[in-house]
Amino acid sequence: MPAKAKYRKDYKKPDYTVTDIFLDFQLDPQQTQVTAKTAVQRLNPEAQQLRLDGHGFQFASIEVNGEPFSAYRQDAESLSLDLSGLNQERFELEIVTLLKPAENTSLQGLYQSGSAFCTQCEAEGFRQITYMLDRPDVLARYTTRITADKSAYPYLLSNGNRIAGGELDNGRHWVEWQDPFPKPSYLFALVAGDFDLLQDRFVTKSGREVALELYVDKGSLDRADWAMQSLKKSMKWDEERFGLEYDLDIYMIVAVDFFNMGAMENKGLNVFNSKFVLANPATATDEDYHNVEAVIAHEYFHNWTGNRVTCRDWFQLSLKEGLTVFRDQEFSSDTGSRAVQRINNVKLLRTVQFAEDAGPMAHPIRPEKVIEMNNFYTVTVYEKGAEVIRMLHTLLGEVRFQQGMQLYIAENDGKAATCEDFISAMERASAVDLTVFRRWYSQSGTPELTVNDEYDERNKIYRLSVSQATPPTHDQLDKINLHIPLKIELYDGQGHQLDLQDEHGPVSNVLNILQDNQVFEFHHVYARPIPALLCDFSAPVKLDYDYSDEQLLLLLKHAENDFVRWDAAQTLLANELRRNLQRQQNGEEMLISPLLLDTFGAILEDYQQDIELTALMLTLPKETEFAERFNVIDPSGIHAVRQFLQKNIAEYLKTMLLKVYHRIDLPQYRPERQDIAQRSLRNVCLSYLAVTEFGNALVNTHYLHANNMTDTLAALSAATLAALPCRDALLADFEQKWAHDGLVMDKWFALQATRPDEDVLQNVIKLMDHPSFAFNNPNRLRALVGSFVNQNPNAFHAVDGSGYRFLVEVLIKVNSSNPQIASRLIEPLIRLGRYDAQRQTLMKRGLERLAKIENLSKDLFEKIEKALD
Ligand code: B3K
Ligand code: ZN
Repeated sequence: MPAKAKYRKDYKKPDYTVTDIFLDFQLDPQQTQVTAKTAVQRLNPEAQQLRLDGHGFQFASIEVNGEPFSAYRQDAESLSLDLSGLNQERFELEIVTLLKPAENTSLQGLYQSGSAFCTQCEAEGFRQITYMLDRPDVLARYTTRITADKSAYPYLLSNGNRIAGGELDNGRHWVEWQDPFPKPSYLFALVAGDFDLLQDRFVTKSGREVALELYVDKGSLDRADWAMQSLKKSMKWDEERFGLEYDLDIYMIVAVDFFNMGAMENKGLNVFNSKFVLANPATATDEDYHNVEAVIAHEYFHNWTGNRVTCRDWFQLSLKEGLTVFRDQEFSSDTGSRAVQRINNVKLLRTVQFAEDAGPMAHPIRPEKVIEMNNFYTVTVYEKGAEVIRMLHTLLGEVRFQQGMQLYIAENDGKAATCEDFISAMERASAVDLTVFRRWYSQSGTPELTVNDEYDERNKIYRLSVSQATPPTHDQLDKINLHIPLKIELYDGQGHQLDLQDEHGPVSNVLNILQDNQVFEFHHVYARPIPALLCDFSAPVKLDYDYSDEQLLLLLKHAENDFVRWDAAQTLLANELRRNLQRQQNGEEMLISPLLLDTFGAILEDYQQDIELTALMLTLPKETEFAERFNVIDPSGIHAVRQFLQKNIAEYLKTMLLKVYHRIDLPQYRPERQDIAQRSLRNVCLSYLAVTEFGNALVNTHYLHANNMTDTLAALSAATLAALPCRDALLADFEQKWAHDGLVMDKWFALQATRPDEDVLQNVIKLMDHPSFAFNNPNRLRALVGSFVNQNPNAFHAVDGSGYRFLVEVLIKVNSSNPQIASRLIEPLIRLGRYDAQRQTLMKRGLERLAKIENLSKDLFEKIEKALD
């Protein structure tokens, strides 16, 4: 497969654009006919060739200005029209294509989800519907007419406002939609099907009434309320915090069961993975509730950051995604717990994004080179992208940041913009020099900050020397210095925070790190202080400062910054893990330090001070979180040491854990902040107690008494991970209750895949024949296969290579049915550089086998090629 890369530097303005498009869909699962009438405008007077993107359909006919047209060349990916005979600045094209939605398992373009039709066009799915200038800088006004059988598809939806509709004699009906806002093709959407509908309304701050419509599978209406509440909350928040108001008369959300990712922000018609819509206490956990709210918010926020202002080309993806993730994180922080939100974001960044930077797919938040765009919807573009926006926010402060946002939107509304347009607006609005800061857009990798300090007793001066360096990455060997905001606090030996002053007076606690090495002096410091560094995780970097356990303890107890307190606990645990891994590798006995046990005891004792943070501090990092602290990962060692730590903490604290466990009592389920915090602490206690002598009885009772999915799953998970005697009965009970519901069964599949048992892989293979499993449903695949390869590193990285072989077999199948999902699943296999020689050889063998298969998709090709390079 000659997969050709595209480079950011090669961007050229289009020679032609489409100003208006009329789409007519005659829907049928086996043969859908699409007629696309486009008004084309020539932008470059010299241009004579019009190249349209398109593949995966049958091309029926083309007319130019109402006349049959034959001066074209067709290849596997495009149709090129020779327009040398047509010297017109504006003309009309009419193209007819034939599609087979029922056979489209790639879930891009027009496809069937269950019995409904839906579309997914981002990034380049529109070209699977018709020939089009399928690039985000071509913005057109869309009118869409949909015709389908009325009884099977009573609802026919598309972007914008419904302008007409009618019945036909043959049992079919039609609806016409018009979207007044010009948009790129990737924001086009169509949905047709039979649904249950939840309706509501929202009045915007300027008094406009917006109809809100939420479409769900028949019978799922009792799981739709939370999503609707979340939507209204998001609309209100965006008005209050960003001054941004909704612009159409209707906002629709449709939940579908077959979807490659979380959701899609199509103008006025969001299509969602049902996982991020449906929630009620019996089926959804606290985490699910949070995710539904956050994804609803994210897609809604795209209406301004993504839709009204879109991207010029796909290299600019972080322009909309990084910014929108930042906005949804702020929404969750303002409406829930800022500390919990921050800590969870940092966990994701440190485990998944740092790993991406350290692997073969390393790329800057604005990539330079892409083979398959869908491969770049990454944690780097999204989450690191959001961190870059957050750093800007830290440097500018809320007021200047919002002024920058207003300028950015005023200048770019209705346009396709670049990251540079954004940063330039921020710079001009704030008058802060962002010259060096811009490098975050072009440099990949995780910077490392090394901090040393000295205390000058005589002059009462405390000096922090900070140096920065970014190690080379797979895509980029040479690195330069960046602009890094380093937020600090200083504490005295009693845990009181000191005011920061230099020789002239008070100074900001955000240090601007711009050079390779910098020294900061603080005056009037009367005793050697303890520094809290990288407060709130003010930059996506690794920090190297040689904290003693005593210093960490002081921060853990006294720091005012919640992130710092949590991070101190993490570092203590990681140090403990590291020491024991060493002991284990030397054949020595593992030991746990009394200091750690006492510290955890004290945190638990004081839990009422801050229940949310206590729960987070006591949660033992996952094996994958621990793994990211090592250059070379020892999956089985980490597994063993983590179990040792869990067991020892549990044994030492069991009386107190039991006390807290029993003291927390929540009679009824409410997804509210205080309750979530209490449930989460109680369930952390349960996870430790599970490995003590109380485990089996306690977990069993917890399961039987649970009146919500959060508690049910906590019991099931504790039973599974601790391999308790009650486990099999509980798993069987759950299976029998929920076998009919794929979304709920995903929780069960995920648990099965993370069993610590020796035969876990055989079990996973067997479950692929389970009646609730469906190979072509991405949610099922992610739950079972995704959980095994990502969340069970000990089994996936088994030294006999069985985990790798299994993944390769699965990938060979998914490569042909759904390349995007295959490309997500392959991730843990391409990071071979992080493992020992034996595992590397086995992983490489798997990749080489994949490289040779016929019809290897561009998606997998791009990753395999880099991994084997
Ligand atoms: N913009 C979509 C993601 C599209 C992914 C294409 N492979 C959802 C989001 O980020 O909001
Ligand atoms: Zn997004």
